[in-house]
Amino acid sequence: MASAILDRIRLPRMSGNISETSLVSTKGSGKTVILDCLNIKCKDRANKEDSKFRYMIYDANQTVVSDTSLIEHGTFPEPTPSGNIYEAVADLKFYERLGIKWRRVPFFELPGEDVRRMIGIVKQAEEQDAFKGEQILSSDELKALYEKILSASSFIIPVSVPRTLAQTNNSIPGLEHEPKGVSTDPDVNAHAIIQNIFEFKMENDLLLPNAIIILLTKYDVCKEWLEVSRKLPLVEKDGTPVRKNVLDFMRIYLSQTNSALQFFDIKKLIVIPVWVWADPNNPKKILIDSKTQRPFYNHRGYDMLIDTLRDIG
Ligand SMILES: Nc1nc2c(ncn2[C@@H]2O[C@H](COP(=O)(O)OP(=O)(O)OP(=O)(O)O)[C@@H](O)[C@H]2O)c(=O)[nH]1
Ligand SMILES: [Mg+2]
Repeated sequence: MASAILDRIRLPRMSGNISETSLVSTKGSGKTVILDCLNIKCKDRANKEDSKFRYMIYDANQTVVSDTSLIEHGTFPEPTPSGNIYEAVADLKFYERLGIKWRRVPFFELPGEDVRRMIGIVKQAEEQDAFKGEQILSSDELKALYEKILSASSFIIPVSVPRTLAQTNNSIPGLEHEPKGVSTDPDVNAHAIIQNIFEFKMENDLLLPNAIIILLTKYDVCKEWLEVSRKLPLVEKDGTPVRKNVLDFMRIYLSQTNSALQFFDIKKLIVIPVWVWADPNNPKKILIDSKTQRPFYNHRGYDMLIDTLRDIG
């Protein structure tokens, strides 16, 4: 297992809080794309003339940096190989009237199959078989990782919108190949992750998380169906979440996760739909804006994510 970037790299001394945020979810939920889009948003925000924001990413294996470049050239990154952990530390500096807010956000991203082993919900025989022959983490390594990830003070949990809708709707175009069943049901998995987080905190007498950010990923795939057929738009034209509809979506389609989240008195519970536009003719490719040379993605959602990271520090 790659050693921790925090142990290996001497990071600049900072003033202010270090807030650790773990990005954790099961296979194919969109974690890697989120990290890359956040990287794009942060550097573009910092590069703006007269910007009051500064940004630096320390990337253990240059994976986030190189995957970001891949996305900017219109290709989705490869699945994170089992046994690998992506580690990066993002330093975000906000120049505000009352001084500088400096947030250091170590991100840990590990592939979905290892998360599933970690949260102990690999029950299906066929999934067990899928692990055969793969290089996976030993139980001790997994336990160490589990503790590190769950020790964070805040969590980003991506949940795929198409996979969520595919569990109950057979007629939505584009969802034909989404896996169905208990082991890949996002509601079951997100519920298990949340239960694990809170159990770990309580067992170890740790403070409960100060924020949980649910990112509803791949919204582009179901945007039209939700907005036109279902009359449940999750975002305004500019990408701002429609709060009431997002809450309805959670109550209807992620009902177990939602009720678990309501149970714990979380200081900040934020739900943001996010996406990059895949090419309708080739879902493995990303549509690029030729003027900016950036993918078409929802800027507003990522700005909100950055602002949330600033506010929870
Ligand atoms: N249309 C669309 N597809 C997406 C989006 N984000 C991710 N995808 C697709 O989903 C796949 C998986 O996304 P990743 O970000 O690699 O998912 P992950 O959670 O990192 O997956 P593992 O590393 O395998 O656990 C990508 O290869 C794309 O095909 C999105 O916003 N829109
Ligand atoms: Mg990944």
